[in-house]
Amino acid sequence: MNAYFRFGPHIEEAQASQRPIVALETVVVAFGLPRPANLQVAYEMEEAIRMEGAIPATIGLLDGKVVIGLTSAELERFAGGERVVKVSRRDLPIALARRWTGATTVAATVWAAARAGIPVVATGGIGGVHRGAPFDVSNDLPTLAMEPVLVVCSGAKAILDLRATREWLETYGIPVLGWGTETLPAFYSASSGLPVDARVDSAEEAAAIARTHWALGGKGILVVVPPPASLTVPMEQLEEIIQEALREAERQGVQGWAVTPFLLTRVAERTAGESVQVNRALLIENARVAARIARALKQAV
Ligand code: PSU
Ligand code: MN
Repeated sequence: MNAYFRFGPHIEEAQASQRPIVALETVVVAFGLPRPANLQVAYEMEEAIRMEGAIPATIGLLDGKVVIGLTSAELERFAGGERVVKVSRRDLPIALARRWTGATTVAATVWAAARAGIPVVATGGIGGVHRGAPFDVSNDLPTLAMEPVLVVCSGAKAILDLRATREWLETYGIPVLGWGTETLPAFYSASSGLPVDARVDSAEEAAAIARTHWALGGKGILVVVPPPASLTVPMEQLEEIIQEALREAERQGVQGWAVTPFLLTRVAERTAGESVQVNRALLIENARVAARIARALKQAV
């Protein structure tokens, strides 16, 4: 490791004693959920991981360092109050050199986890190919193609072009494993109708495939978990809300890093916070599943 990394005391201890660790991102805390649910969910995810016998390593940038395993007091700094920037891979050198408080996207979190020797990351939905903008591809995708990390998520966010995102994963050799399902979840609902590469029904099965993938020189791998509670807003209505949000983003000239948070906020407003409830439930469930897989990966084969 180099001078740009700092490990929380609980992570140093976990690594010394070979405990399973699950890495968590901070963009979802700083930009993905409204206050005060954001901090509550962050703590609930950490708790879910501990309940499964693993150690949570929430990652973020503080004072010129990538912190692997924020303390509760540090995590609070990402949840409101101080200025936080969204940090994806290309932002890392800028945010570190300027000592910004930086929330890490899935991409930056996966990158950091790989360097820290943590093979499992949990999140809500990964970024992907944006609708109507095939050139706006989240760095989450190429980073998954480069780093040997397993990401547990509920697919890609429904505001994206799921079909194009699915194709992208295939092109770059990222296996998609369905957690008790044959189809890719659509974040707010159980299924997008798009197929996964294999269904797994246990953490051991997922771990066996991931281990094999890495032994063969493979990099990223996804385990997709259907959301435990789906939106009661009917799909057509959700689709309308998303399309309206997309038009609004265009009208207001929202671009680049701001697109995803803007769309998520609009969907939350138009579903009267219901999308936030689903997001919250799936984040916690994904953390739990990730902890079980991290544990299985630690077991001798
Ligand atoms: N999933 C959520 N909420 C979020 C995100 C994912 O439920 O806020 C964040 C993740 O950090 C992901 C990022 O990496 O959105 C993708 O942003 P972009 O499309 O700008 O790469
Ligand atoms: Mn983008």
